[in-house]
Amino acid sequence: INELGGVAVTVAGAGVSGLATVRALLRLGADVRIVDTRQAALDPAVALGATGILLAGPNDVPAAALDGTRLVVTSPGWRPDAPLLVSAAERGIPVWGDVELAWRLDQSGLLGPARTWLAITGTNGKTTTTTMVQSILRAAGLRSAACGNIGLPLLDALAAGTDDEPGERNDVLAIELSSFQLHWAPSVRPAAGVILNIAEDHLDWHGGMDSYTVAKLQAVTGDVGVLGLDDPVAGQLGDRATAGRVVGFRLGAPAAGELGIEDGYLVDRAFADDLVLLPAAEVRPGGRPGLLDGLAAAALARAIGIGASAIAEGLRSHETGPHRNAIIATVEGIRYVDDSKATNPHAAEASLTTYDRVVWIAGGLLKGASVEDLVPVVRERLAAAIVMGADRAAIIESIQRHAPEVPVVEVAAGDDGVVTATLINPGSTPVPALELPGREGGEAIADAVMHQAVAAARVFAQRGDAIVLAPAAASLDMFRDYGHRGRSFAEAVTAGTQS
Ligand code: UMA
Repeated sequence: INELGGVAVTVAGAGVSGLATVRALLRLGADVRIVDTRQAALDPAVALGATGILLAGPNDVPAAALDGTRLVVTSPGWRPDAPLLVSAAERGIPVWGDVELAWRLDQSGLLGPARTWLAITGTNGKTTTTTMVQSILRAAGLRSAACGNIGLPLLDALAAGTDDEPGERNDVLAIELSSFQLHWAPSVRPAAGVILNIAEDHLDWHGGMDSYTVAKLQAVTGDVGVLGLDDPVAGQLGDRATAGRVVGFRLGAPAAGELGIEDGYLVDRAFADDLVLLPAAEVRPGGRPGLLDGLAAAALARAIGIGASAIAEGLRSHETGPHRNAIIATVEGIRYVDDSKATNPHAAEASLTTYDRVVWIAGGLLKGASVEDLVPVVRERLAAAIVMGADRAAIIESIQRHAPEVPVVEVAAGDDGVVTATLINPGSTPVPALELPGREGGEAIADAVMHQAVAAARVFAQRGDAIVLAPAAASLDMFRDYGHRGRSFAEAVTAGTQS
């Protein structure tokens, strides 16, 4: 880290984390090259002062990308078997992820005293747990940030408040870490880290369940490791977690060394003999997943000595942002998810990939973006796509090209103001008949379109599925803003499920 001045470093990927990496490396005086398969992604990195190298394709390893390079920093989305990364390893060039770079930078003292790292990983619930931890840290009066996979790159959270960057310094970091990020971060030793649960996910990237689990175990290599005991996989990792101290949490009454729920209260018997934290009914969001995430967040907070009152206050006042991947109702085993905030394809990916099988409600104003990259990523999860809004034709076209087996329903108002839902590509897959009567739009065409979209989605959803409003597009063609769009969705859900 101290010797990167004037040294050639290659950054793989010019997405969110790649750009943060470029900024960090340039601050260290490195000679930064950045590679990506998309010129549009490279342009901002070049504007920052990096040398952009366009890859002809994912298998391309141009000499200019690696010759003379002393370090490669990869973005998390790059698979370990990407030829560029394999080639770097063969040449003996170290490959770090942005999280590894962040750890070493933080430990180096170059940015002042090291921050306290709280790491959150798991297959599900990472983001909620991370925002819960952040809520607790705020309640405790600590200067902190929620960062990592949640969206704010860890390197940016580290830089805040340093000489080069505006904002306030963060003393504690609530870091959501994906298995991808952990895989590339072998040195990281968080003050406390949790593995919430482990289910099959990202196995193509990792090559198998065990290497996925190994990646997750990196979260529990620091001072305190926390495991979700109710999870059949994470709960069995006690012997493999190398943290100085390993504790667990469960929904039931906690034994010594655990947090859990007893007589309706969250109780800590890991970091205290018997410390009552708050009534379970006050944890936001509630329900089984919310309580598990709340227990995990409480465990991390207790691990760094935060008291019961800040934990209670943090969990009570915690809010998942409205219209951000929020389950607004579960009816007949079908979850209705409002991710109206997903106003671009990248944002939509997060909510669509939260659920195994999804009926996707999409559409609006694409603002020059396209769902070309998104559709292949979510294809296998899509039970159907319901598409509306100004740029619906482009979205429908992408789905037909990349996922021809997925039924697509177009929802639109005709010149007569009647909103209809039309099944446009039944393809070869047998699909339910779509027999919805047209709906008078009148003055509230937007609401009528949304009602019709939700009604159409219900036709394709089965118990266990999620109906996800993740438009991947802006709302302004039909709605005042994404909040209005989300409320319209909620109204349509309520109206449809009460009748
Ligand atoms: N690229 C190539 N060649 C490749 C692969 C990618 O050129 O073989 C390029 C793409 O053209 C693109 C860039 O690399 O320009 C994308 O990099 P990336 O996929 O690593 O994504 P970032 O934009 O850097 O965002 C990443 C996380 N994305 C992934 O891990 C896939 C974001 O998590 C995270 O918020 C961000 O860093 C900041 O830390 C998103 C995610 O979907 C939300 N995470 C997965 C999940 O939660 O399931 C793991």
